[in-house]
Amino acid sequence: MFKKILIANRGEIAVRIIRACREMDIRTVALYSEVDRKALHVLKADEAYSIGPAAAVESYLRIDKIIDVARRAGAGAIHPGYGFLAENPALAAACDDAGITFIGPSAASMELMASKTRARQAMHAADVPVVPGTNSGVKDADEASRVAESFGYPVMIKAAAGGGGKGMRLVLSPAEMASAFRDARSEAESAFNDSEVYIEKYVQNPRHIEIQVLGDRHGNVIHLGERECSIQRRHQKVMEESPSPLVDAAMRECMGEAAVKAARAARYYNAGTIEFLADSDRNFYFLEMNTRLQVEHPVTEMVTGIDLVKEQIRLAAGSKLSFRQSDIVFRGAALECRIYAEDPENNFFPSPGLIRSLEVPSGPGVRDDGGVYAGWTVPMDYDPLISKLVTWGSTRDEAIRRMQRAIGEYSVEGIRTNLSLFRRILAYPDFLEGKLDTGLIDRMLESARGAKSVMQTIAEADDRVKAAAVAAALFQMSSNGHAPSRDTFAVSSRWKLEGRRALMRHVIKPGE
Ligand code: MV4
Repeated sequence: MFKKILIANRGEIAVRIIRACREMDIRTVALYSEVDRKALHVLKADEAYSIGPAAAVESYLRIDKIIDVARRAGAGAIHPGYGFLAENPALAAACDDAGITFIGPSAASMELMASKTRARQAMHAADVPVVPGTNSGVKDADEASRVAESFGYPVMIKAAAGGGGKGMRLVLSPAEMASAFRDARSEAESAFNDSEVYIEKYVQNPRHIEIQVLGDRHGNVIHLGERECSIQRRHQKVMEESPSPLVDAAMRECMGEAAVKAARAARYYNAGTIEFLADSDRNFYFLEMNTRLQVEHPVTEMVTGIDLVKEQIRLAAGSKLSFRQSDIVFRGAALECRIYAEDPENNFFPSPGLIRSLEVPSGPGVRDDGGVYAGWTVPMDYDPLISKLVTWGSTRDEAIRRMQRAIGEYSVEGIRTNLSLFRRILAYPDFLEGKLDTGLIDRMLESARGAKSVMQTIAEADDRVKAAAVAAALFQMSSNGHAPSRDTFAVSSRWKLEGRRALMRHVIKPGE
């Protein structure tokens, strides 16, 4: 087993990996840019090295500097986390050259999946269902029109080097094809330095369901069930859950088998995820494979009891998978909310800055994978994810109630967060009934447009804001000479209790 692992990442995922290493008695090496000198992952690691300016291209994306630090520190392996270099085959190759283990798949598996057309060919050959479309690049608008005619409109033009929603165009009718094709091609060229595009039939109101897989270096592959990721905004996942309310045991087995076939076809090892689009008739189609640990991996950990990061480390060290498919048991339900430093009142624009106070929920069934602390300044240079709040329950309903309770306990002061969005989703009938699709958030935000009642504003506020509102009301009453009655103080809920406390603080220490 490795004695020391370098973590080529920052934020909550770096902290998550450090925690796994600590449980395995593995020393950890952190990297940090100039603005991350006092970041939580730096404080928690055994050693930390400065690697350059804030701009990721000059720090967290510098393969040469990362390999150099790994050598100097004597790290036997590098964990890339997600984002940054996690899916860059060049890091895996550089690790191989330096005699350092890359905690992830081979560079060849990553390259195969990076090309959506090559991936589609491989999946087609392996009998994995793919969205009807072309398995190679389409060279001009005429060919695109012929192809679209044969599958039927609407279709999507997608960048072969794309993924995650970048470089896509929806084409509803033949008249739109020529200009859509030109736009897609030039967008692909400027975004990915690769103008290859291909065509897929458009799946209406799709759901995004993905299957977690694990493979060892001896050819064994298993799956750990699905994650429902349909609650998204602008291709950014917001909430995930497992199991999916749409998937029953039979569909899980079917999708799981397809995912295992897909991973085998890519000679895949370590942790990976097969993304599927599912339609309303429960047909599902391979969309792409993510060759990394994903942000939302905790919901799978909660329902399977498997620590994915520890498994990744063991698998990278050459261990065989320690369980067979038949050993995997799915228990209960888990939800994840991605807590971002962003402003729901301002189109979810990033809202970095100083965290003045932070109260993180805990208690039964609650897990917070955080990357920040009170007093830390969230830098503007990176993804503004500050934490992932995860709940588990014996049923979906219990997981939801725990999430409602935990979100109420969450308090972040100094920066804006998207906590209010979760209060709304967690009260939205379609969500509660499990009627999820990729349009849910837009529908919800649209239906609530216009006048917002005082009651709604209060309902969306966190417990501390409610407490402050009660305190303000009571304070005003007392300064009007309307002393609060004993009844007012017959405290029945936490926010009233906090309100009384806040009031007392003001009474005892005016001007605070
Ligand atoms: C699609 C699609 C419908 N039909 N492909 C968006 C992200 C990228 N990974 C693929 N995406 C889509 N591909 C076909 N053939 C609809 C989407 C899509 C979507 C997919 C998953 C989650 C949210 C989405 C939001 C809009 C569009």
